[in-house]
Amino acid sequence: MNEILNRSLCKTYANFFPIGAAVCPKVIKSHRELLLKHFNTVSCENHMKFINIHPEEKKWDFSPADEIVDFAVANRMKVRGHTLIWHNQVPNWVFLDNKGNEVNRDVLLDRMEEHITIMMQRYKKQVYCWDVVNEAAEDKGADIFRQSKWYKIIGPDFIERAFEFARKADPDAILFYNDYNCTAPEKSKKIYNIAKRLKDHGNLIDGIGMQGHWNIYNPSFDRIMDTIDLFSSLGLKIQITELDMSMYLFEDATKEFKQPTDEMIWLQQERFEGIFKIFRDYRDIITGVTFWGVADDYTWLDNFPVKGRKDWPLLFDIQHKPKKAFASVVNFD
Ligand code: HXH
Repeated sequence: MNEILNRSLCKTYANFFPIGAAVCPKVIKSHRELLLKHFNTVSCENHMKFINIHPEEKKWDFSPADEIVDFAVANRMKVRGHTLIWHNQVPNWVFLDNKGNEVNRDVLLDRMEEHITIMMQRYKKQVYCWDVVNEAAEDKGADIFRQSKWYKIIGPDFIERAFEFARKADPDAILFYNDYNCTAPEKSKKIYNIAKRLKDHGNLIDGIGMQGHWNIYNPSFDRIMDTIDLFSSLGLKIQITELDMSMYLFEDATKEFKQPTDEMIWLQQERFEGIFKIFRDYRDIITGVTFWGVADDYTWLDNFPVKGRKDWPLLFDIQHKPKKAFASVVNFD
């Protein structure tokens, strides 16, 4: 057992796909040892998002993202770019003129192009793939598209335009559409259609990012496999871009647990074991698996969907020790 717990996650998976973690400048210091031992790719959890890196029209704040990219390069890790065009964490100025009125389609397209081009050209040598558009599909009902500012001002072709700008800015970058709840049947069809359009119109997309914000109860292994089958039928690669395994059902707002129960720990181990078996089986299609965090002491799920509630969704515990789930992920033949 000790030998198993001493293994390196990314070395164990070297013949399958890179293993990543979302980080911020603080985490590359506080979790340095785990990052160097177990991960060979990183994403910026927040610091490449529009609101942080481009908070005002003529103001860019590259330094936190640069710090992460420099860390990755110094340690021979890959970098995933997250994310260029998203409805969330985007500053208001993007959609407003200097009188405070909403801009028109042409102005917004110019701003989109400028943002994508500057980002991708700056990190051309270091960032090998990008989440060009994040979360554009509507969750509920028949509408395909989320009613975002991008959608309302530019129209449904905003996704295509974003991918065109991205292709032009860095023809070598691998371009992803990224979304959550991908395994919900109604939503998977919408995402399929969005990706199919991009594929059919000039081969603008290379892959689909399935975020993988899952929990110890769902989605089922079958739904995960069906979704990978559906997306890959377009000839696209798949990455699991934001994996974590919450101890709570999404609807469950309980705050009663100060630590995970034995049953939670057991279910989490079983689920991690099962999904990594699937990922290995799909090694020809899956080109990366990234966790949305490193260890249970720091996770966005401590504040989502319930603010201030502890969660334990990762493979390393709050003391940075490998959990039972870690053993079942690295121990296979
Ligand atoms: C991801 N969104 C983002 O891609 C990532 O950048 C961020 O750091 C964390 C998670 C997941 C997400 C999607 C929708 C959402 C919340 C999180 O909003 C909901 C609100 C109510 C109900 C369901 C989703």
